Amino acid sequence: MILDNINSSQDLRALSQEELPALAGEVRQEIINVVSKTGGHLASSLGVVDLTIALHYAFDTPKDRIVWDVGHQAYAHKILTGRRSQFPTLRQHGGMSGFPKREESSSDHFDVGHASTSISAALGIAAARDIKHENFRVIAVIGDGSISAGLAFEGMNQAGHLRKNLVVILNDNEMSISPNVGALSSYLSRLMTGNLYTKFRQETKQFLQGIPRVGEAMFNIAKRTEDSIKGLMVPGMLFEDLGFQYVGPIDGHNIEHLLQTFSNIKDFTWPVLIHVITKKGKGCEFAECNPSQYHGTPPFDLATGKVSKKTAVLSYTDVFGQTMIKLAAENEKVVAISAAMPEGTGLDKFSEQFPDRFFDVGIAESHGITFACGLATEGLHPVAAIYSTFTQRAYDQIVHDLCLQNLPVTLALDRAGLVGEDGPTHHGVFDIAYLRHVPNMVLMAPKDENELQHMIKTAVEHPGPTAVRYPRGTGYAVPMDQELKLLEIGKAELLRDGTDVAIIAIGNMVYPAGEAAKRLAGDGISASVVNARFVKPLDKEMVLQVAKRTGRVVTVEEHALMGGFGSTVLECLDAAGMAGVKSLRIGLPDAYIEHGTQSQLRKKYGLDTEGIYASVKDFVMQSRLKAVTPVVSLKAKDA
Ligand SMILES: Cc1ncc(C[n+]2csc(CCOP(=O)(O)OP(=O)(O)O)c2C)c(N)n1
Repeated sequence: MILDNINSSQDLRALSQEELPALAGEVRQEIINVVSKTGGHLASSLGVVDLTIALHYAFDTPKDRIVWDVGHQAYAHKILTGRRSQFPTLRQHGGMSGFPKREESSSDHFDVGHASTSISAALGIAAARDIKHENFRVIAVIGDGSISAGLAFEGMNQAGHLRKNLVVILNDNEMSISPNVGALSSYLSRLMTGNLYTKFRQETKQFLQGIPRVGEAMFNIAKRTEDSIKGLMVPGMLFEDLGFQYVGPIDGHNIEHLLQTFSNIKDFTWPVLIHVITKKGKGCEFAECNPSQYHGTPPFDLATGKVSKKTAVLSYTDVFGQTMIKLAAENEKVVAISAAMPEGTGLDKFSEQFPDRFFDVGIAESHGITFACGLATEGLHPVAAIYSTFTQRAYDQIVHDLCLQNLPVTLALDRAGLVGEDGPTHHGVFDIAYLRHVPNMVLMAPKDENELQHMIKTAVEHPGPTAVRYPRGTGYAVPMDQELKLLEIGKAELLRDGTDVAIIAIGNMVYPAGEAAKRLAGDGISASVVNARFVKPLDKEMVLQVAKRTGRVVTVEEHALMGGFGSTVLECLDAAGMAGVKSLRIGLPDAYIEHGTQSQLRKKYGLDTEGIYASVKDFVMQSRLKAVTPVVSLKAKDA
């Protein structure tokens, strides 16, 4: 295999150009083999194998910097830059990250996982290069989905102004996760067909000029007509107007063609955008036919692509999607918004049933929230279903547009908590902290999938901003109520009464906390268990009541401890003059959490039944000891 001799991009450049297509085939096979076992971003990575090889062959990498957007397509880049032997550990706990990571390789120049950062980052790198009088190329590779975001346009806007030596490769496969949406997407399609038109024009010219006598005259008439509409015909005018030289569109699977193009622009010292057309899933039949399904896939059968059977237990996402359909049927004010993830958020069926009440805003979370606010000012109730981690992008819109105007918009924060193999860029462990201090916000988290449907109903009926956070994965297969209920806002649920300690848990930590309490009972520790339901407004009455009864409070959350649910409870105790109550907060440390399965990470961070049990037991024992110690020392003093 050619690949056996490639341990760096320098090795790749030692190959002859003729060997490159065969190398591409080997890299594709390697990606398919490994991802069939580990799961991962298959279709996007397969789509850019030829492009990746051409980039490393044409440019002097890693001195020349390739900056990947999102980074989910960088598997070929990883394999070709000395990480082939680690590639089978892709996305495994302790193994290779699914995304570029500077600490993983000197060929990775910017950590990434969220979309649309590459142009800004690459421009920053280029500006630093110039300040330091260094000499290297910077190449941002961005997809047609990701380039539609405001952030990417902000980057292009400044790049065009600064006129920095910067290459942007627009990897256009007409797909985001689902088919790409929006006016820019239509524009790019027109560029592609425009190129065909150009080809057609050239052929027509040859044909007309070939006709004796009249041909030349006919050609001149045709040319005059064409010149009069020339302004409309300049390909890539949008990018040209932003200060980029537009090159393309070119076939992103033709390595020779790619190399020729890269060689043509090598001496350009201004911003260039190369429009490359690729096919998502290229070289793998089932991924080509169904690129959305194989965008991010669990392990699959190599021959058929079949994923092992999905469990029959409903996921939180399924329940959310079904509930939205029910709610929309009974309440015509309900509309739904997704930011390029209708399937991921469970809104795909809603979009089919209520096409006029569904909006896919593209990868534009901040716009999506302000757009929702506009809808709400006219009396509708938008539900914006965006993963917890991507809602981070919309913080100012939540503060300034949503909560300040106290508008009836619901944030459905899917994938809240530890998301697993995608790792630190994707864990949704900051939302309580970034939402709970914003005035007017009602923030809740269900203990199970049945409670989720009632919370969505409650949120949609509430006349102000609401957010519901729920985890990735399946629920507990609990019976589902047929009728949707309104929950009392700010009311917690006492699940178990006890006298030694009160465990107040939020969201998916309620069940493990309940299990832990059962085990503690076996050790003679009597624990109350509270399903908090609401982070805000917190059920202060309940908190104070259980705190008074037990004198010991433990909070449990799958969220960063700093500014999280436990902090809310401590603030409540403090405000009531009960800061002296013994307390323990169980949650995530002030650190980015690595990748791994959800269960591995919960175990490591003490967020499973075993971990909660051990922490609470230790806490109660320690505090009992401390309670005993002063008595002992007093006695000693008396003596
Ligand atoms: C801010 C943000 N929103 C949403 C996502 C989820 N996401 C990951 S890849 C992707 C589609 C990217 O499409 P494109 O840039 O065209 O790349 P392709 O996968 O088609 O190669 C989306 C929406 C994300 N990573 N970051």
